[in-house]
Amino acid sequence: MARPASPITLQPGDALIIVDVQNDFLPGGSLAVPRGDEVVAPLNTLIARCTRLRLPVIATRDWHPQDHCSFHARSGPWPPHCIAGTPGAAFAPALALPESATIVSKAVTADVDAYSGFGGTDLHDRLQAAGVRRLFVGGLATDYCVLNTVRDGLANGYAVILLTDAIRAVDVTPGDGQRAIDEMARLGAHPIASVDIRNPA
Ligand code: VGL
Ligand code: ZN
Repeated sequence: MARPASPITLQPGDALIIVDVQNDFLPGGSLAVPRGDEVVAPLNTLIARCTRLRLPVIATRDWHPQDHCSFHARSGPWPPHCIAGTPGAAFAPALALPESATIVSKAVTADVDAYSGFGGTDLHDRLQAAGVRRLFVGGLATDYCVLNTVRDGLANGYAVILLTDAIRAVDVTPGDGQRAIDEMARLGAHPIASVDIRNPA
């Protein structure tokens, strides 16, 4: 049987980072990511595996005020989305987040945007406190919040595994998602399909 040359095995010091799997980013939402709903099944499988191994599961969420600077009304690039407390900002109902999951809200003030889960949050402190050294990152969207979260994770000294089957791109310009994947790999992230990740022996 062929197997990956360098298998990735879940181990202590690993954490799963689920980026912005929120209703507004799913089909039917105000800033729908094409096929964004397809990240939920592979993420649920990994959530279950990490929970069994007692590895931290962290979910970031875009959590904007009504008058956020990224919205068209303020000459920003996006339609209104993920307004704090609204159904659109809620996690996808099918996402099986455990009770123990840590939720990190970002871009919560009107005049600052943050595509990265590390931007203006305590994510790094929380990961350090939990002894995390390696991040498994999936979610939405590949070309915005996943890209920037992975970039900051690497800059903060974490090893980063990019879950290629658990990300989807906005693709404002066709190819943006693939370019983001290439950029993350160039920066040192390891792209891998979640099915190729092993459990400890
Ligand atoms: C995102 C656009 C605007 C994301 C957030 O989560 O990737 N994209 N706000
Ligand atoms: Zn946003």
